[in-house]
Amino acid sequence: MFETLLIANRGEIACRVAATARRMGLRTVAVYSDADAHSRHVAACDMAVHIGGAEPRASYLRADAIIAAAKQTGAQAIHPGYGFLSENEAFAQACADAGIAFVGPPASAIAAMGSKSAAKALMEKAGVPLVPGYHGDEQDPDFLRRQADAIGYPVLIKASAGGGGKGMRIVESSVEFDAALASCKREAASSFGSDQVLIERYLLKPRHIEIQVFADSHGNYVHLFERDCSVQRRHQKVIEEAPAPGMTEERRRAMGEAAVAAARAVGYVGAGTVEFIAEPDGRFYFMEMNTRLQVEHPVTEMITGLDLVEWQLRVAAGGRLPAAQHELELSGHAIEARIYAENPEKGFLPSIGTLDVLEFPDHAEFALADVRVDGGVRTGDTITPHYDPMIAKLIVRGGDRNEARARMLRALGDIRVAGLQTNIAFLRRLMADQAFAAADLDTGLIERRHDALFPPNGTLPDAVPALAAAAILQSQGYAGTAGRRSQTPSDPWDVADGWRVSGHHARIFNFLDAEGQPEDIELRRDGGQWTLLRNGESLALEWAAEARDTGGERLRVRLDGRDHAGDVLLAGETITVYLDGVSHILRLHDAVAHAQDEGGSPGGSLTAPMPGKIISVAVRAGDTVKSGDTLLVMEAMKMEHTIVSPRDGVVEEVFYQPGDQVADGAQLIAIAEA
Ligand code: MV4
Repeated sequence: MFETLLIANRGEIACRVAATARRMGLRTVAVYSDADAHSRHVAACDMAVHIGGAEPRASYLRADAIIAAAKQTGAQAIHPGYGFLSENEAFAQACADAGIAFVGPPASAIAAMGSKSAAKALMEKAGVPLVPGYHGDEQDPDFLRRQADAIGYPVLIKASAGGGGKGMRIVESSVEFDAALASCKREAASSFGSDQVLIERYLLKPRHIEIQVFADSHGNYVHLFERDCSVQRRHQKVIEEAPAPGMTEERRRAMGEAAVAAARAVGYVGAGTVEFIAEPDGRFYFMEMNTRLQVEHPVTEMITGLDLVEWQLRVAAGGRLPAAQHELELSGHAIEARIYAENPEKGFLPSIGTLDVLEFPDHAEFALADVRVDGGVRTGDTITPHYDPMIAKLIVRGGDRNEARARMLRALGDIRVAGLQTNIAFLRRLMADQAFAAADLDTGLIERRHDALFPPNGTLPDAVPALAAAAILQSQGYAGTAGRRSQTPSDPWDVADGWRVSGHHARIFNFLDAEGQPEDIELRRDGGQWTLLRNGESLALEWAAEARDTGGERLRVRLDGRDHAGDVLLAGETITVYLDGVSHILRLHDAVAHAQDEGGSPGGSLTAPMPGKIISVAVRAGDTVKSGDTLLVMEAMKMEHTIVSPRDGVVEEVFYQPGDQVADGAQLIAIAEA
């Protein structure tokens, strides 16, 4: 076995690999970019080497710098993780040439699976089933149309060099074929540098089922059963599970044998995944092979009890596979959910910024347990636009699918995140969705179930603003239960502080919800009794609080005789309320900067409308500006946004420079009234 392993990656997968390497007694070397000097994966390793700038091209994609780091630290092996250089044939070869073990397949196997049409030709020879179609070199349009006519419509035209859904065209009939072909070829040429296409019968309601395979350098091959990754949105996996619901033993054996045949055909070594597309009746066809460890590998670990990274390291060190096919067993059911810093209601726009709070419930990290978390960030870390905005993976297992689903639903509800938007509420709706619960899975599930998964913004339950207001008052020393006096020596409600409104002690809270809609409530106290007024209704309110070790309050409120329990985190003007497994973000309106409003506040500030990058700044401190003048341009969601002055004034301060990343709501510029 190696003594020292370099991990050529970051985040969750780097931490995952480090956990196993440490358990096996290996020394670990992290590499890191400018953005990652203080990140968790660096702390998780014994040594760390800085390899360049925050942009992947300047660091994690630099084969030369990574190989130099391995030589400098005496590492005998490099684990590439996933993404970055993991499926880069030249990098695998460069490692081999430098006498360093690449923890992955030989460069030749990466190359063989790189071209979709060449891979399909190889698979056909190896007897692996393919979708009926044409994947040869003849590209004459009339010839291809006759192929499509013979296959039968609808057909799919795919770019041979493509992948991930780009460069695909569905064609419904022969008359549409020529135009679709021309358009697909144009896109393929500009996206992939080759306009070669293949034609396939278009499958309706397909499922994505993949087989985990493993091979050693002694010619042994096994499969570790299947994963169902059908729940995707725009070719991004959202939920993965193992085993695949409805899989029979015979079909599992047939798919496993086909996957092993695929691996054999390219002389595979190490961990790989053979992706199939399956029809509702169970017929399956080879799609592609991923020549790396995959994000969703933990569900396979959970049902087999094996550590796939340990297997990878043993195989890369020249060892034999730790088990033969007949020794492998599957038990229980595992589900993985990818937790992202993103906003599902805004088209899954990444949410960039600082994780003010990140807490998981009772869980094990990178280990077999009923609730497992594989994460790469901690409280206080930032999610930057340079890298994937995944916060963590939550993996659960149960005796069966329903037990796993219930455990996932509960574990998702226990997560505490503040500072960023996440997809957690969306994942909970998905877990509870009737089609998902019934395992009616296909790649169109999220679109098909859109209305259930994206419910219109209903009115907030009364308990949410009640919890928010109660937490604020609690933090200011007010007691929430009638008859009890607060700890403060004089009851603040007895002080003449301007809270007396029309004869009552009253306080108005102007909250804004996540959409910026006003959510106004009033709290009154009369004779030791609290009352909440909302939308013309008045409800009796009591609360009791207990402090949480990590800050914030766990509050119990009784509203109109009904009990609710929730956590409330106060961070500046942002209030995060967790109630019944759902988090709600409220902002205190009177503390929000209103510079973009007509007339604005007299001090004046301008805030970023969404996370992004500053492209250019048109003004300097001291400049006089007129209403409507361009102040700066920022880029967000791949579009440019011009920030203009809301009024006449003088620039007091510019807080960012071109190239800077800004968080949602960050103050960009301060403008004083002229
Ligand atoms: C297909 C298909 C239906 N019929 N091929 C999408 C990504 C690329 N790797 C292959 N893809 C598909 N190929 C035929 N003949 C439907 C898809 C597809 C899909 C496949 C797997 C997982 C998610 C998907 C989402 C949409 C479409």
